[in-house]
Amino acid sequence: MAAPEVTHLPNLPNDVEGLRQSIRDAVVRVVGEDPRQATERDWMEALAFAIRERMVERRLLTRRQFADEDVKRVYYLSMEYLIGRMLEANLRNMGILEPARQAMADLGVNLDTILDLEDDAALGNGGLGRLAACILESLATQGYPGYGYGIRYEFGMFRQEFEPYHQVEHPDNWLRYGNPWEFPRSDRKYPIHFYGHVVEHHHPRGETRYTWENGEEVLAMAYDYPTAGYGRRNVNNLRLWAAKATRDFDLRYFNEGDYIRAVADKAESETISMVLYPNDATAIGKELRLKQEYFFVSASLQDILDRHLALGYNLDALPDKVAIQLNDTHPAIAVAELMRLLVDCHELSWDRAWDLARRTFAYTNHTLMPEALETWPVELMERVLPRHMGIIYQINHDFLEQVRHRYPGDNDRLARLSIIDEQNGRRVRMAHLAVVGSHRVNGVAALHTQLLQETLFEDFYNLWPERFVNVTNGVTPRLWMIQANPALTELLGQRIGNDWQYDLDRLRALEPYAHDADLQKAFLDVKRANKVRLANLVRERTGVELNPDVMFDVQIKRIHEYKRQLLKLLHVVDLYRRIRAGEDVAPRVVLFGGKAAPGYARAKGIIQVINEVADIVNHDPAVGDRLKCVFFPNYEVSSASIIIPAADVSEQISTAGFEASGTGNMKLALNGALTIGTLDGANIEIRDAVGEESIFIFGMTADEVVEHRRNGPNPEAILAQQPNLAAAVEMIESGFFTCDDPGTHGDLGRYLRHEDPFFVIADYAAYTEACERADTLYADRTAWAEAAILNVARMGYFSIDRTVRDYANQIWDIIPEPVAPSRTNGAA
Ligand code: 7GP
Repeated sequence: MAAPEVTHLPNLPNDVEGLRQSIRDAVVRVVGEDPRQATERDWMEALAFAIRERMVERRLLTRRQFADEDVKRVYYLSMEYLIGRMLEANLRNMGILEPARQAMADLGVNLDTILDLEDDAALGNGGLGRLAACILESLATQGYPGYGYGIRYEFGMFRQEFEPYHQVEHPDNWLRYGNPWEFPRSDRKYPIHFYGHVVEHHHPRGETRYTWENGEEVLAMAYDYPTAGYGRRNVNNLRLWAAKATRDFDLRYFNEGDYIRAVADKAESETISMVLYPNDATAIGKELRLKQEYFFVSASLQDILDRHLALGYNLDALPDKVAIQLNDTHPAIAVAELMRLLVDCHELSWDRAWDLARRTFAYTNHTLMPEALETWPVELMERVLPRHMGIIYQINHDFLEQVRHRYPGDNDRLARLSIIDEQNGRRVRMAHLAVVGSHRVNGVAALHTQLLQETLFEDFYNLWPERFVNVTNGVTPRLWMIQANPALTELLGQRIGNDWQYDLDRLRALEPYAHDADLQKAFLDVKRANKVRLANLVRERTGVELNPDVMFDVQIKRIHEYKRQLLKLLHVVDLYRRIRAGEDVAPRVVLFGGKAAPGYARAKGIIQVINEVADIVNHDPAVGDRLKCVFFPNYEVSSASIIIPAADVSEQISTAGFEASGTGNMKLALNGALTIGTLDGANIEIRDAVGEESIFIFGMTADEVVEHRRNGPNPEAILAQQPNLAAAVEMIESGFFTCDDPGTHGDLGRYLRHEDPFFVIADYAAYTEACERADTLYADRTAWAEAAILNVARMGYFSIDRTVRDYANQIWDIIPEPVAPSRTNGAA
C-alpha cells in the first residue's frame, strides 16, 4: 500500500475565488504568459486547464469507485463522435458555469467571447456521430460505467464554403493550436498489425494454432477526453487512438542510408488517423478505411482485455463484466479481432472464445440504404488482415452448419445468410458478421427496426427473433435545450421548475398551461428573440437580412436525395413564381443547412441550385420580406444550437422508409418547432407523442412507396396534372436561376421528369398542402403557440437518457453507479 499522501487526490475548490486562482495560475504555469499581456485565447486555454484539472480529479474518483464496486462496464465503439465545442458543455456539466463566468469577469474577461473562440470537435459526419456524442454524455449523467472508443482524427469533418454557389471543401485543422481537453497517454500504446501472412502450427493432440507473421506494425496511442455527467460527480472517459510509427519502422532504409525515405515512411504509417472520411451513409471501399476500422478496433479490444485482466477478472467473466456496442458495422471487424485475441494470444479454445464473444457484442444498425452496407472484397481482406479472413471463414463455416441443420437443402437461404457474398466477386458482408457475432441487434426507431426485420435482416430475424430489439434514438436536453436555448430553459424553470433537466418526461407538467395566455406570450417572445439571434448570425455569415416576424422554415441535415431538399426547393420556386405573378402567399424564411459528401455529385448539384435560387429570390425587389431563402454555410453542432431554437417549422420530409430515425427532428420539436414530416423514422413516434394537431404529416407511407415503385412511377404524368409544379420544374431547367450556362440545370430537369428516384414529384401536392396547413395555423398566433407548447411538453420520450436506459436494460445489462459525495474528499 502506498502512503496516504501518495494516493490522496487534490480536491480543488469550485467557488469563484478558487476558480479565479486556478485560472490566473494556469495562464502563467500552463500557457506561459504574463497575465498582464494574456490574449483572449490565452485566457480560454487557462480556463480550460482549470476545468480539466477538476474533471480529471472526478474522473479518478469515478474510476476508483467503479473498481471497488466491481461494476460491469459498457464500451461504445464508434468511428465517429460529433461532439462540437467542449468548453461550455464541460463548465455546465461540472456545475461551475456561473462561478467561472464570475471568475473570468473578475479577471477582466467576458466568458461569452471566450466560448466563441473554440473550434467544434467535428469527428463525425452527421446523425450517427452526434448520437454517439449524446450517448456518452448521458452515460456520464446517469452514472453508468460507460466508455467511448474512437479515432483521434487530425482532420475532422471538412469546412464548407460556397464559391459562390457550389460547395468547396476546406480541411478542418481543429488541432492546430493544440487541444486543452485531451490527455495524451504515451504509456498506453498497442501494436497494430497489417499485411503479412499466417503460419499454421499443428499440434498432435489439440487444436491447430495460428501465428500472424511479418507484415507492418503501427502503434495506436491513447488520448483521453474526460466526459462529465450533468448534476453528478461521475466523469467517464472517451479514449481516441492516434497512429504513431514504431521505433524500428525505418531500420531497413536507415541501414541502406536512405534517411529521407525512412522518415517519409514514418509519415505514411501515421496517415491512418489523419482524416475522417466525409461520407454519410455510404460505404467507402478504400483500403485506408479498412485500416482505420481495424486500427481502432484492435487497439480498443487490446485495451479492454488489458483492463479486464488488470482488474483481476478471468476471461470467462468477460460477458459478465464487459458489454461492447458496435456503432453500425464500421467496427464489425471486432468480432474477428476478439476471436484472434482470445484464441491466438490468450490460447482459449475456439468454442469457448466464440461463446464469450457473442455474449459480449451487440450491434446497432443505422441505415437501410444499400449503398451504406459495408462489404470488403475477400482479396483485400486476405491481403490486409490475413488472419482475420481465416477467422471469418471459420465463423461462417460454423454458422452455415447451424443453418443447414435448421433448413436442410435450402441452398438459397444459405447463400443469402452467408457472411461471404459469392455473387459480387466474393465479398465479406460486415453486417452479417456483426449479426452473427452479437447477442442483440437493434434498429434506431420503431419503423426502422420493423423494416430491418422484414427486409435487410429478414432471414436472420426468422432464425433468431430474440436477437432483435428496438431502441429509439434520443437527444441530450443538456446541449439541445439548456445550452442551445437558455431563454426557453429559463421560462420552463419559472413555470415548472428544473426537474425536467434530469427527467425529460417532467416537461409534461407544462401541458395544463398550454392555453395560458401569459405563457403563450412569453413562449412567442422567446421564439422571437431566438429568431433575432439567428438573423444576426445569418447576416454575419451571408449578408442576407431576415425578418424575425415571419415563419422560419428550417431543413438542416446532410444533403441526400432521400432527405429530399429538392422537395423543399421546388416549394420555394413555386412560391417565388406565384409572388411574381401577384399571388398572395404566406411569408416565410426558408433556411437550409448541411454538407454534401465531396464525391456525391447529385448532392453537390442540389447545393448549387439552392444557392442560385436563393440569390435570385433574395435580390428580387418584387419579393421583399415575403420570401427569403438561405443556405447556411458550414452547418455544424455549434451553429445547429443557434438555428434550432429559432425554427418555427421543422422539415422532416424524407421518402418514407429511408430515414432510419432522424434526431434533428427531435431537437427541433423539443425547441418548439412544429414538424412537417412524412411517416418515416422517428417522425411516427413523434406524431404519436405530440398528437395529430401538433404535427403536419403528409405523403406516401413506406408501404405506399414500395407499391408506387412496383407500379412504375410516372413523374411526367403527374407534372401534366399539376401546373404549379410543372412551372417550378420548368423555371429551374430553363436556366432562369443560373447566370452562366443556362444548360446547367437541364440535367436536374431530366432527373426530376424521368427518374425521380425518391418521389419528389409524386409527393409534391401532398407536401404543399401540408405547408398550407402550417401557414394557416401559423397565422393564428394563439393556436400556434398552444400547439408548439404542447409539442415541447410531450417530447420527453425523446431524451437520450431514456435511450441509454433502454440500451442498459435490454442489451448491456448494466446499472448506474453514481459517485458518492463522500468519495470526493468532502468537496461540495
Ligand atoms: C443516421 C441515420 O441516417 C439517421 O436516420 C439516424 O437518426 C442516425 O443515423 C442515428 O441513428 N445514419 C448515419 O448517420 C450513417 O452514417 C450509415 O449511417 C452507417
